Amino acid sequence: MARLQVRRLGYALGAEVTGLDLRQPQDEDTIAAIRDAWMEHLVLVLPGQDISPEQHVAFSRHFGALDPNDATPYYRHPQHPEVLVVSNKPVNGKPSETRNTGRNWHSDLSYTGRPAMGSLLLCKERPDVGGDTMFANMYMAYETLSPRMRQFLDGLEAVHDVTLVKGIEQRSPELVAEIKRINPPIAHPVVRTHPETGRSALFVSQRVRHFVGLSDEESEPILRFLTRHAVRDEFVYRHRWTVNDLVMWDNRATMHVALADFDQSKPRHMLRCSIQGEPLGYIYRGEGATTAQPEATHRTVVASVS
Ligand SMILES: O=C(O)CCC(=O)C(=O)O
Ligand SMILES: [Fe+2]
Repeated sequence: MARLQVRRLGYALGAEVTGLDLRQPQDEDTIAAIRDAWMEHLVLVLPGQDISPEQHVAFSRHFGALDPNDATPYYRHPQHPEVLVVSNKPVNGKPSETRNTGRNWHSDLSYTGRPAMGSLLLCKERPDVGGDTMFANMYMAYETLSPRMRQFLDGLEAVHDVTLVKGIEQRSPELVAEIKRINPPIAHPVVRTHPETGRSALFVSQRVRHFVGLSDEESEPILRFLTRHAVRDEFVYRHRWTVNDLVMWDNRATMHVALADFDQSKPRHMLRCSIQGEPLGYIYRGEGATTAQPEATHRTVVASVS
């Protein structure tokens, strides 16, 4: 078994794991130790991993089946469909469709029926300054709410909508139409019980449009409060990348955001594998929706549209 050193990087979450060489196969005990550290710290930073896509895939597979990237089939690595390319480097002379991936707080693939369990992101190129990624601890976000608020949220569902992915409008219209077709709005529980730790975590993000049974107007201030509360200074870790950092996060108990504070003419090139999560939620077709509009107004609006 590898001699791992685990060093905390943040108050709320994040730890660095050294003593590992992912170019070599890993034994079961090492993987179990990494998994334990992962469940405890939620975000692990494995520095100095100069690995190939094959080695990235092989290491990621220890933690579960890889997501085939069917929700975003356009950004796959040409030789390795399980690897998603998150890069601002032009593709065939055109701006990359993933140059602004992750620009609002989110949990990966929450707009699908199988939100990712975890993601493993490898940094291959980075700008001199900026381009950090921030992570938030969603257990803490939940646990620090008042009991009455927690009671309100328990059992509530939220509608996650791919069209709220920030910067989606910068992608080509045909691509956006296809992404929307593949990913209809989906309702997920607002509070999730983590299957491994048994702890409750808040599961909302800036990709939620409204709560099931509440109108957009009613939901908006509560969502704004929750997404701000979740990213308070005390609940976040900010990662400043070094080339060959492999960072792995648990999407069931965290949110993250990729900051745009860097010179976009400089390359930032990342490769991601996602571990498939359990099936969750259902396609939302308006069940349980209410409207804050008086009925008469609603009728007028409908009439004027038709
Ligand atoms: O580029 C990053 O730092 C993260 C982008 C992102 O949200 C992701 O890869 O899941
Ligand atoms: Fe992400």
